[in-house]
Amino acid sequence: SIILSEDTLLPLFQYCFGDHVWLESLSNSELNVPIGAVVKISDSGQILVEDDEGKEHWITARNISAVHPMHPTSAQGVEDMILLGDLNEAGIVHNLLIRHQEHKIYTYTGSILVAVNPYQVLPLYTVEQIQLYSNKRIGELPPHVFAIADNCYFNMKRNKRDQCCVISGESGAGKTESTKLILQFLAAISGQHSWIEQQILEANPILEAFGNAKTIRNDNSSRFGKYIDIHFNRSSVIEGARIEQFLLEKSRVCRQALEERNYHIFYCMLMGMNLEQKKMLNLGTASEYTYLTMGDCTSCDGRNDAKEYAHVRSAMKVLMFSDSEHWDISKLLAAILHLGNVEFEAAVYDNLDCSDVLDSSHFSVATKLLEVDSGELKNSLTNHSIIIRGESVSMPLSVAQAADGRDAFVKGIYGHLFLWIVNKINAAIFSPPSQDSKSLRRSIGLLDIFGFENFNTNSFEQLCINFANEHLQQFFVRHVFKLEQEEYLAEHISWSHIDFTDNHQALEVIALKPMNIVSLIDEESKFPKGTDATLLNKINSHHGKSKVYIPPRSVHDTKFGINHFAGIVYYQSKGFLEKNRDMLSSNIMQLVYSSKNKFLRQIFQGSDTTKRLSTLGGQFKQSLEQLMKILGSCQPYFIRCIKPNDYKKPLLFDRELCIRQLRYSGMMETIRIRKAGYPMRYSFAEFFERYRVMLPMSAREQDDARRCCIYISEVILGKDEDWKIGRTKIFLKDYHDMVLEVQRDKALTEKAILIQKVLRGFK
Ligand code: AD9
Ligand code: MG
Repeated sequence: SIILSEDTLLPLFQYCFGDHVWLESLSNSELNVPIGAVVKISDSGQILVEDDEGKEHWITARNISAVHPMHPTSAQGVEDMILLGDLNEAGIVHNLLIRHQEHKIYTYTGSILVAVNPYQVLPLYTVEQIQLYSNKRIGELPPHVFAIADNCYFNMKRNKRDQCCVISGESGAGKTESTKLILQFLAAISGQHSWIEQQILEANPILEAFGNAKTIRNDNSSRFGKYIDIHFNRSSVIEGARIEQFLLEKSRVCRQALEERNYHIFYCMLMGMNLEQKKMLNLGTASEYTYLTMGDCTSCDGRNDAKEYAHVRSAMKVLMFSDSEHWDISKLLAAILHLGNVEFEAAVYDNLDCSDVLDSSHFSVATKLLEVDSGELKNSLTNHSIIIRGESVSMPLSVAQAADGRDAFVKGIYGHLFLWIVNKINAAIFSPPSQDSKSLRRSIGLLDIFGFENFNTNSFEQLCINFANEHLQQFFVRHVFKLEQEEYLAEHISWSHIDFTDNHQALEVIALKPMNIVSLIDEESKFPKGTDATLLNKINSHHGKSKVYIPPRSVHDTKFGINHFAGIVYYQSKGFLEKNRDMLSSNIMQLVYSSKNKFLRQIFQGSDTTKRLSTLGGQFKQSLEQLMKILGSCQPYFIRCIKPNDYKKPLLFDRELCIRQLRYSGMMETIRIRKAGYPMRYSFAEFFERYRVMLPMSAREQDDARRCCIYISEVILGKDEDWKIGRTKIFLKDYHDMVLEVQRDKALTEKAILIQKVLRGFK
């Protein structure tokens, strides 16, 4: 090898001060994605570059080969990543990084929006911004979540089709905030500032109070999934909405990890309720309750629980919760807190490990609030009854079992309460379409579902959550890659296939194939002798050979792995069956039915878990499949939220973290296909109908729609532009759509002026 001295190095170095370059990874990071850098030449004649993260590197003879030129598009940054010259991971992440530093948090990939969480309030969402973005085509203004919302609305009207926005990303990436912004935009532009819009907007604070909590990843983490379907009447004015919820994390009511909290509502209630009411419920401060202190954290920086409580109270009024319903809810929340402080002591009767309830004010208050007989409450907490040969036999519970049973009861109460609240909200905002307006009603659906999860210990809940994410990823893959390429083939558009990572196999193993994991869990849950161990054996024997499945390491290991699209996750199989069965003991159910608290009985109504056929997993699978069907019938939009760092900090962009998210969401392949493909397409008739106004008068009544389409495209878009004529449809780039719409608006305006002139002439 040639050894270069510093004197000979400089002439070899072809870059000047201020040039942008790529620097191949100099450290041994596993990611190995080149980083952007700017050349600085120091006084002594040595070369220094500063990389995107602010680190300086000396360029020497040894590492000069690690420096490569950067395409000007990457150096400046682009609003739409399909325009990037460096169409690779380095280019994408660099583009997001330099935009993020300038508070440009939104970037397109064709019509897909990438949103990087700014972790600070930006002046992007004002009334002026809403007005600015309303009725504009994508690409006319800088990328924005409002532009996506506006496009949804516009396409709903233009194509007379239902639309949906699938918002994805990991915990804390900004899904819920994006959802709220879209909702706010739609309410502002399509509405008449009416009561119904206010109701739809005010549903959020209630849902968040009961379904969101502080976690280590997000101070306002949604612990349930939701799909909000907004309904529009024939004049495209909001006339109602419906909220579908998925799988609330019930375990949080009883247990929280370190530095995490229980659901916001508990802390809000304790901070915000007036003294008189608190006295009636015997409530103190958060630190007094076991259920609120497991995470050793009762307050949350940046949240004002008292103020939130007032907000929830007023939102409940807007959504027609009566004062007595609010009081009923408060009583149950208080009962939960008191139950959590009930303690048990060990006892031995007939050589059996038994337990007794320790008498305390908490126990008697809980009894009072639940309006049950205290003897019966004691009995159902410390005994378990099973039916043997048609007769109920009572078995005593140990201290630990009694505590578990109490927690199960509490989770049952909270879970049912949450469902009741969602139903109550829907009763206020949902109006079924009348028979004759049914076909004229259109909707825009917003999906804000829990992101992919991979913790140190993952259980049944994580399996369900990751299963949902596999479904969504498959929906994305199908829409962006599969259907797209199939259509090019069918339409005889010349096309070279683009490879993509298909997660279909993972989805098959989890939920589609016969004997899939979810159905095995279900089957084993219904089988009286089934245990977590027998379940694991069955999963092993059916999927042991699958590439997607990773069997336990030994016979003693109870963890199995699944190779998800977003990475391998190991699941602890212990507790799977019980979580899936999701049943309360029959004594507890008896207790509920015997309660004088009408509200308690009401929320449990129709959910006799002992008679219920479906398990938690089964129900979840069913509701997901239904959701996928709905999404499949809509024109979809995708918003990919990116979390730039793990510290909730503004202006901090952790490249590795972002690269990982971009990788597993399939952004790379998406950009390639969007660049090569034609995302906009119309049948000849549709196209002709919409754009014929741009034809000269004589050509407007032509009956050959295909020829007219070609004519319009040649004139408006240009002959050499990259649009394609298929067998039945015309295929366009995203930006062609904008050009056409702008020209159409112009033509319509000209026509209107002309008509006015003519009319004036007549006068
Ligand atoms: V989770 O899966 O529910 O745990 P999300 O929903 O993806 O998660 P969320 O929308 O709650 O995350 O955003 C987390 C926090 O980031 C918010 O509470 C805000 O503090 C912050 N955030 C997100 N988006 C924006 C934004 N557009 N502007 C300002 C934002 N702050
Ligand atoms: Mg959320």
